[in-house]
Amino acid sequence: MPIQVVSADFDKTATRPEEWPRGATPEIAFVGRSNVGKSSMLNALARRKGLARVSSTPGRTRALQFFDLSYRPTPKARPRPIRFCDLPGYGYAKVSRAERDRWTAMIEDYLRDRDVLRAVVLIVDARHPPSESDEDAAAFLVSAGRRLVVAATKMDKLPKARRVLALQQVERALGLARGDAVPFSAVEGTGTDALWARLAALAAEEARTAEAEPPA
Ligand SMILES: Nc1nc2c(ncn2[C@@H]2O[C@H](COP(=O)(O)OP(=O)(O)O)[C@@H](O)[C@H]2O)c(=O)[nH]1
Ligand SMILES: [Mg+2]
Repeated sequence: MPIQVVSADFDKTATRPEEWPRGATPEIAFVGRSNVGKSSMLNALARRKGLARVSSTPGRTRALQFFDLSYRPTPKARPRPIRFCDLPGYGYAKVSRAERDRWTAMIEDYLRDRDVLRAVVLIVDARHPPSESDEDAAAFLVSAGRRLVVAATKMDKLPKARRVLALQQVERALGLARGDAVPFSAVEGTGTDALWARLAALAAEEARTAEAEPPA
């Protein structure tokens, strides 16, 4: 039974930790190279076409963007809140070194320090082997103790006969087990149910130990 999205709204943008939304809502972040299809994936998951801005010009998103959603895991369950965070794409060359360093610091601070963050979706392009920046992102997330979900998007651009092989190539390069990467296509609308199921399960899990510490 597919998860039912009850509501999906833009919350806010943030460039500094003081601006991150407060509260205990479990959060899922989406990372990937510029133009890989992050915003399209967010919109497909939210089942709202214009929620996150889809752009053919890479490197447009310069801040963290937060979205508040609620969903029913089963048709009769009470709606549960979840927050999505769309991170600026990495690997975009046409900005100054200084600006890129500032983005990197902003993203890494968030990925390391955000206490309500339950999992990170790393989005890769199914048509190509993961890039060095994809591999770096995966390694960083693992070293930060984050749960990682890899989604291979733009599957529609591959002939059906090559899709399984492409997925295995992604899994091998990122050190995942067979069947771990989620095949996705915002154009064909495939993969949203499988990805939602993974994200809902991760959102329902206990937070990292730092959050479980008793108040001082
Ligand atoms: N064929 C195809 N194109 C896609 C898919 N997802 C995104 N795109 C296109 O890729 C470009 C970048 O998409 P966007 O979601 O803005 O990427 P972002 O920069 O990672 O947020 C746009 O032209 C989208 O229409 C997909 O699943 N299949
Ligand atoms: Mg985007």
